[in-house]
Parts: sequence; C-alpha cells; structure tokens
Amino acid sequence: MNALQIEHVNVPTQLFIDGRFVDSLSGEKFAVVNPASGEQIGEVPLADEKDVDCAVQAARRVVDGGRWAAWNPYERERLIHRVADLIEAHADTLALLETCDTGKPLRDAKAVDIPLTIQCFRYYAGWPSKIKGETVPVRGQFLTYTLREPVGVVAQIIPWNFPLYMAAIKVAPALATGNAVVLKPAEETPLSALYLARLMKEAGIPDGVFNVVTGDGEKTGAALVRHPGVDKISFTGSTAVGQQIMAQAASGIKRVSLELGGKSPHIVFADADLSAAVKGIVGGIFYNQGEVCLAGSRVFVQRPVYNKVLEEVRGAARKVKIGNPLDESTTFGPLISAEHQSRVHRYVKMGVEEGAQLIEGGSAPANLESGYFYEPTILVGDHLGYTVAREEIFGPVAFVMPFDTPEEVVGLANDTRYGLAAGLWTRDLSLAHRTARALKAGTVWINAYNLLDAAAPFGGYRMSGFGRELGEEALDLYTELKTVWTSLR
Ligand code: TXE
Repeated sequence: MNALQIEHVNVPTQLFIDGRFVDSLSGEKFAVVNPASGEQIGEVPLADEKDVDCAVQAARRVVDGGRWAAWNPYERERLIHRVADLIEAHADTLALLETCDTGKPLRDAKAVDIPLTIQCFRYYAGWPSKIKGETVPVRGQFLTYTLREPVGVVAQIIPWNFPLYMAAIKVAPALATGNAVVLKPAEETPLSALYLARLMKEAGIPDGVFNVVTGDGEKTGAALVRHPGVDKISFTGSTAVGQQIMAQAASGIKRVSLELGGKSPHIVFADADLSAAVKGIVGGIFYNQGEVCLAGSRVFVQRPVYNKVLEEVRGAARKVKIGNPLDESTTFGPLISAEHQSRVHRYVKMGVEEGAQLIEGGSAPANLESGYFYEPTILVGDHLGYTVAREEIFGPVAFVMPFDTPEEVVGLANDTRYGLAAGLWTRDLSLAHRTARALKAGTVWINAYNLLDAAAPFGGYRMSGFGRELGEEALDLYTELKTVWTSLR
C-alpha cells in the first residue's frame, strides 16, 4: 500500500478496489491541497473509465454472487459495528485528516464530524436484522407478501464539506441493506474515504463490497454515472451536477437520489429568546465557514427586534476566531479552495453592486498571508431580488432582512427554488407549528438549527433534491420491494 505521511499518520494514496489498494491503470494523479496553507499534502490517483470499470466489476461480482445480500444479518450487524469501533479508535486521526483536507477547525471535526459518523454506522448496524417485508391482504385465495432486497451496485458521489460524514450517511445504510458500493469522494477531499477503506478492510467487510475511486467529476464521476453495471446513484453536491446526473441516469433507468443545494430561511420572531436566536443565526450561517448545504443564509428578523438582533449577530461575527484550523482554539477555518474563495467574493461584490448593504466582513482577513480564508460577512437589504439572496453561495455570507407579519415571512421564506431546511425562533407554540407546516423545506428546526441525527430523516423539497437520507427512510433508497403472490388453491 502506498501512503503519505501526515504527522504520525500513514494515509493510503491508492484506489481501493476489490479489497486491495491499487494504482490507477493510467498512473495519472492529482494533488491534494491543504486549504489553510495552500500547500500540497500529497497526490492520489485520478481514476478513469477503466479504473471505474474495475471497481464496478468488483462490486458487480459481489452482487451477482448473492452471498453478501444473503449474509447472516447478525453477522452483517457485527461487521458494521466493527467499522464503527474502528472509526472510534481512529477518531483523532480521522479528525486530523478532515482538517488537513477541508480546512475545518479541528475542534469541529472532533466534536461533530467524527461523532456523527460513528453514530451513523452504529445506527445502521442495528438494521440488518430488522429489515422485513409485509403480508398484504389481497382479494381471493392468495398469500401475498413483500420482500426487501438490495438494489445492487450503488455509486455514491459526495462533496468536500463533510467528507467522512457524507460517506457514512451513504455507505452505512447501503451496507446494512446488502448492497455493494463504489464511493467517489470529492477531488478536494479524498483522504478520509481512503482511510475509511483501510478500516473497512480491517473490520472484515468482504472484498468488493466497498470500493473507493478517487478523481474529479468530469472523468471519474461521469464514468461512474454512465457505467451500465451501476444500479443506483446517490449524489450529494450542486444542483447543476444533480441535474446532469439525473439526465444521464435516465437511459439506464438507474435509481437516483439527490441531496443538493439550499438557500435556507432562518426566521426570528419578536417574542423569541433573542440570545438563543442570535447564537442559532450565527452558527446557522458561519458554522463550517458556511460551507454547509443547510446553512441558514437568508435571515429574516421581525421588525421590532431587527436592529438589536442585527447588532448582536454582527458582534458575534466579529468574535469568531479565524486562523490555523489545527489550533484547537480556532473556530473558523479557510474556505476549501482559492477558486471557491474568489467565487464567494464575487457574490459579495455582486450583492453590493445590486444595492445590498455590506455591514460586516466582505474580504479575506488582512492578517493571514496564506490559505483561502474569508471573513464572516453580513449583507442587509429589503427585498429578495439580489443575487446574494437567491443563489447558494456556500460560504460565510448572511443576507439579513426585516419582516412584519408571519404571513409575510412565510411568503419570503418560500420564495426560493430550494427547500432543504428552515429554522424559526419564537416562544409562541402555535405560531411555531403553524409556520413549520407552511414552510416548504425537508427539515424545520424550532428554536434550534443545524441539528442532524442518524435516526432523523433528512433531504430536500424542490430543487434541493429528493429521497430522504438518514433514519429508517434511507433504507428505502437502498432496497427494491418485491411482491410475491402464492395461490392457496
Ligand atoms: O460541487 P459539485 P462543487 C454546491 C455549492 C458549491 C457548489 C460547487 O454551492 O459552491 O455546489 O461545489 C462530483 N458527474 N454544493 O463544484 O461539482 C464531484 O467530483 C458525476 C452543495 O464541489 O456538485 C464531487 O465529488 N460526478 C453541496 C461531487 O460531484 C460529478 C455540496 C460534488 O461536486 C460531476 C457541494 C459529473 N458530471 C457543493 N461533476 C451540498 N448540497 O452539500 C462533479 N461531480
């Protein structure tokens, strides 16, 4: 196994196919960069069509052989728990890799990414012995029942903002339901997926059940989507790529589930516990540098408390500690790449040109010479016509505006093509639940924000995608339902 060294850690730098770490057939590689310094950490293979074919064939052999799907469910549970145990045992290493690869603060990787990943494997480890069909009360003399079977070979394509956790959300339910997986991590963040492959092997997951191909979207991702041996594609990323994948999957009628972008509304009613609401707003948009699909990027504050809330959010934005994400006092790291940093800045400039008022941030911090840092930024305005109020920026940029009535804010909140999440703050129980019902979003948090749990389904309305990940609902994404009719005559 080829490896690169980060501090004391050996990280595999080869594709993981059929239980083995292998080089790409072409030998082509791409650089892995630490966004906090801009320096290259190492190189990993750029898998092309032929490598993708090897990975899909390996997964295909597992599926067509039928042994994994028929595996003793208690044994499969034990294996998935073992994966969780190993992630737990390697938690510090995995947190370090996530921080070096994404730039996210190490304290967040340790407190959020890794624990949620472990929870996700543990939750789905409990399912294999509980997935069952039903008997159906049909007319006539028949015994009719349903069976839940694995979909087969599942291609999973994930983004760079929570690399390991995104992998867990997809891989754990797919394995629990007896599928074989080909995982493609984002080109910006391949390291934790390769390390996970090592742990899968150590846990005893059979060869070919879990495969990792590293590479970009154009070559590696597209080859995976096109491959006729793939039965299902699960994708998390931009809406534009989601649309392409859905179109490409159409010819093979491949199953598709999509978790895409968002422009989530975050509402503060005047009667709310304002100090809690301010914390929620700040975490909602600045956590993980705003590189979160759920980010509460459109903040609506009821007029009587508008100035107070805005001032407090502004004050909190100034207090974030930007800097080296490996320093455990850092709360705010760099953006993922120089390109993304320029993209975020272009949006902010566009907002100002279109008439929104920049009241905080709006540039790279002057005191940090290297790395792709960008200050927590706040723009305010009085309508949703600005590009910054409509498009997903995927960075630390809040758009804040006042509103007067609950009816008005529901209209504003739903005035978007997205529908991933929403948050609201109030002490009025019926207002809270009326508003939650009226919001077009897959998740609504009341007096909370940005919470996920392995047991709670999660996914989007509208152009934020379809299919629900996490919870029992994710089992539907990875199973086919077969109906069996038996004549009793
Ligand atoms: O995403 P892409 P990018 C949004 C966010 C962000 C923007 C661009 O607004 O700023 O998208 O980010 C693979 N066939 N989100 O460019 O391109 C790619 O290699 C198959 C929201 O990183 O969608 C990577 O593994 N695969 C979001 C994954 O898709 C392809 C998270 C995501 O890349 C492909 C990320 C293709 N043609 C970005 N093209 C969220 N919902 O959390 C790319 N990929």
